[in-house]
Amino acid sequence: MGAAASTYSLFSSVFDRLLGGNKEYRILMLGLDAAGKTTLLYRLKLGEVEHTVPTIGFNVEQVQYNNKISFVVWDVGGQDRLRMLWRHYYENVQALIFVVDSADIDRLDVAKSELQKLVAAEELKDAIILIFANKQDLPGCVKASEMAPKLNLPAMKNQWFIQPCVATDGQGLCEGLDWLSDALSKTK
Ligand SMILES: Nc1nc2c(ncn2[C@@H]2O[C@H](COP(=O)(O)OP(=O)(O)O)[C@@H](O)[C@H]2O)c(=O)[nH]1
Ligand SMILES: [Mg+2]
Repeated sequence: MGAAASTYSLFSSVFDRLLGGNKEYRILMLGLDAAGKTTLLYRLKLGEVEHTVPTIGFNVEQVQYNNKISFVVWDVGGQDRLRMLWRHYYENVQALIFVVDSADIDRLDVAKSELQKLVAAEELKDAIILIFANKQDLPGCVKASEMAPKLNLPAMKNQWFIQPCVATDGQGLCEGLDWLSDALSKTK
């Protein structure tokens, strides 16, 4: 079996426990630009990635798995004008995957405030949150254990989990997604 094939079965099996029953899952994957979201999305190989541009300056990538689980991805930060347009995508979202570039220490504060603004949205108040502390391969990166206070995670009311990872080679992705899938399977 080739590397691509084994990657496929690895991630799909993580999510397969969610496929029984009629429930559909909507997962947002957000983070600052260059955090590694697109890399991660392609790495999952759960389906064809579709691009849409609902409005100027706002690019959305989506993947559907088995018509039951959708991943919707865009860059946060920057123009507040766009924030109103995001709300359309908040509906019926059960989980948020927030991706952070652990080596981009200068923008950790921006990542923190973006995350805090997201969880303050009424529609996301019950969302389960997986934080990927990405780019753990880069020298000088912030370790996952040090990241939690820097992002103010302990103050969040949402159920959350932080997972160190390297999106480019897949390290840590399974562990994080397995936690998410397990937490989602326990939601009503
Ligand atoms: N060293 C390293 N580079 C990464 C990692 N993940 C993503 N990148 C690189 O970071 C850049 C931005 O990634 P991208 O997926 O486009 O970020 P996005 O803007 O969040 O979608 C690309 O050059 C990726 O190859 C990682 O874990 N380690
Ligand atoms: Mg991208």
